[in-house]
Amino acid sequence: MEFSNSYELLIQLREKKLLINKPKFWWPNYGSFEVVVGAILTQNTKWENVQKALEQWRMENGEWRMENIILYDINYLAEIIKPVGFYNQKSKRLIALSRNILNDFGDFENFKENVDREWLLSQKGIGYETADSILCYACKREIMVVDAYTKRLLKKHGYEFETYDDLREWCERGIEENWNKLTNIYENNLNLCYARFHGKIVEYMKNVKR
Ligand code: 39A
Repeated sequence: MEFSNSYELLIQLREKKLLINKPKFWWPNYGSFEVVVGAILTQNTKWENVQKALEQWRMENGEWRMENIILYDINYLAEIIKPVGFYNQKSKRLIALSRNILNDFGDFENFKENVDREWLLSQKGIGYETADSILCYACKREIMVVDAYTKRLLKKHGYEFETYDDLREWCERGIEENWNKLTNIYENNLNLCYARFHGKIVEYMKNVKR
């Protein structure tokens, strides 16, 4: 692939048909609290392990709800999320985050509408990638998630960035500057475009050897 901005990269990834049979917004259960859980569980582990943990909870309790997480014993939650590793730390953080969302926002709908990046980054265990995953895939905001795959893909093609936000802004800039050519494809929904762009990068890079 050769590209001089993120728009050209997106167009080339689109030709590879990487998201066939994937959800429209790529992240399963887009817009739900389960995305918040998945964004924390996926730190330092493979997505397949996250899926196992998410499914186990759903089999035993139905959909993921903050109100249930804070009621259950921490050891029960830790046992369910065991496949993701660091399960004691991650269960503590999930319980604390659920409590803080309920205290500061009351319910998940209000959280989705009113949370900002600063609030998320002030929570224990939430860094830029996790915060932006929550904003893009749970809160439906116009923000592009970048991750180790994005960094590696761009480095391979001669682009290096000093900070997470430099990389994110490069990805967003090329899309915004060419939005007139993308708006019909993505239903005039920039969030949909960013969600699928990030998904395409992940699905592509999963099969590219280091
Ligand atoms: N690494 C990943 C993923 N791989 C993923 N999917 C596949 C669907 N999600 C949602 C997050 N991180």
